[in-house]
Formats: sequence, C-alpha cells, structure tokens
Amino acid sequence: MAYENILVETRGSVGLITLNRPKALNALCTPLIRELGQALDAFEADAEIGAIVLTGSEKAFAAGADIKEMSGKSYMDVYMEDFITNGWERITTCRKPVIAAVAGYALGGGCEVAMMCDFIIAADNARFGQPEITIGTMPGAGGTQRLTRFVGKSKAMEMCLTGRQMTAEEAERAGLVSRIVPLADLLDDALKTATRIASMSRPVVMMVKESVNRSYEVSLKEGLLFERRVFHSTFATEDQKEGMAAFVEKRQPNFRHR
Ligand code: CO8
Repeated sequence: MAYENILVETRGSVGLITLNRPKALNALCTPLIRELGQALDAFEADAEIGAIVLTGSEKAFAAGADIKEMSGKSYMDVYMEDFITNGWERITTCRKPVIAAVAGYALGGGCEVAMMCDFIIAADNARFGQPEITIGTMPGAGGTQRLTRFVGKSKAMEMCLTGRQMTAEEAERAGLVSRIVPLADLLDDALKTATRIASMSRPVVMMVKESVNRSYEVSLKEGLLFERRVFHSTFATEDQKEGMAAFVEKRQPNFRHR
C-alpha cells in the first residue's frame, strides 16, 4: 500500500505508523486521517502484529487538524461530511493496543489523536494543548471530553478556554501521559514497550484493553462485574494455562495467542 502522508513499517511484532507531513507539522488533513485508518485496518488484520506505535517527528506529533483545509468550509460542508469524525475514531475502535509516542507539538486534533490512543509516552520536549479557541473554534474530536477525564475540569477548562500549552512535566503530573523519556530515546522506548505488550497473550491483551476502557463508560459496580466476567474468561485460553504452568515450572511462558 502506498501512503503519501504517513510512513508505515513493522518492527518485529509491532506496527509503526509515523505521521509524515513535515512541512505542515503533521497537520491532520483528511487524506492523512484516511491513510491512518487504512494502516490501522491492515495492522489489525495482521496476526503477526501485537501492538501499534503512532508517532510523528521530533518537532511535532501533530499541530492539529489542517487549518488551511478547514478554513474554507461552511457549516453545511462540515455537517454533511461529518467532518472529520469518520476516520479519526478508527483509532478508538482498534482492538490491539495503540501507543502514542509524542515529541514536540501535540495541539488541537494532534492532542485529541494522542488521547484516542491507549496511552501516551512523551518526549521531554512534548507540548500538549487545545488552541482551537485562538482560531475561533473549539475542540471537535474529544478535547473537551477526553482531556477533562485525564486532567480534571480545572486544567481542561483553562487549557480549552485559553489555548495554553502544557509541558511534558505538567502533562505527566496531571496524568495525561504515562511517562516522559529523553527525546533521543522516545521511539526506542515506545517500540520496546510495544514489543513487551506484543509478547503477552494477544487475546488477554485485548481483554485488558476492553476492561480498562469500560471504566470510562459504566458505573464502578458494572465495571467490576465486567472485569470479573472477562477475568473468568481468561481461564478459557491456552495462554492462561501456559502462563501459570510456566510460573510454577520457573520458566518463561510460550504464549501461542489463543
Ligand atoms: N494546519 C495547517 N498548517 C499548519 C498547522 C495546522 N494546524 N500547523 C502548522 N501548520 C503549517 C504552517 O502554516 C506552516 O506552513 P507554511 O510554512 O506553509 O507557512 C508550517 O506548518 C510551519 O508552521 P509555523 O511556521 O507556524 O511553525 P512555528 O514553529 O512557528 O509554530 C506552531 C508552530 C505553534 C505549532 C504553529 O504552527 C501553530 O500555532 N499551529 C496551529 C496550531 C493550532 O491552532 N492547532 C489547532 C488546529 S484546529 C484543530 O485541530 C481542530 C480539531 C477539531 C477536529 C474535529 C474533527 C471532527
């Protein structure tokens, strides 16, 4: 598959997608989002792939939706196209884990795309923000919703109302990112993390992801019930038998992803 706005490669059992519009700081134009969806579809369908890393450049993960593309659109255009949710949300329907490796700017739609991933590893130069208000609009792909769940109302409200950017340190303190690493180590670290996840039982990895995501959608009681049922179902996998046998026999497990 030939892509124009992203680079797609595999590193062992990890699928790596690099946003690649350097002249526009990886602004998320419609063709890029379409290609991202196609690349995710291909990795989802590939049984050799156990986890996916989404990254950008050292200067920008993505500086937002493409303002030049948006600037001429009317209300009817964006409403009728359902601009541009049909595409972006593919990230959130991925069953395999998607790690965002963020360096530089993750602004507007860029911050929203990072938050759609399962977790964010940030380089020390990362900057997160929802600056849409400064161009007369507002977040439209989860900025007011997901950011609030990550960092709480006060910080989310301030960021969305002022466009202030968060440094990597502030983002880690606030719980937006899981870890900060030196810029030079970002990709290696994200790939190593993804490789570790891909070495686990694939069905169990999917069950964990499903269960953690449930906590955002349902009450604690319902979430705990869901977790218990899914926990029980891990006992139907060969990998649970193998994992526990390996522990008892003091050896490494050989998961067969079933
Ligand atoms: N869209 C289009 N082009 C962009 C964007 C963007 N978001 N960001 C940067 N670029 C382009 C610039 O126009 C410039 O191009 P050119 O060389 O042709 O003039 C090139 O990238 C380099 O940018 P700068 O010269 O501005 O670089 P600086 O290092 O001086 O500044 C900044 C970097 C601070 C990141 C600056 O580029 C900036 O402020 N960018 C815009 C950030 C922004 O406002 N993002 C939010 C966009 S709106 C949005 O994301 C809404 C999402 C809603 C989604 C709804 C879906 C349903």
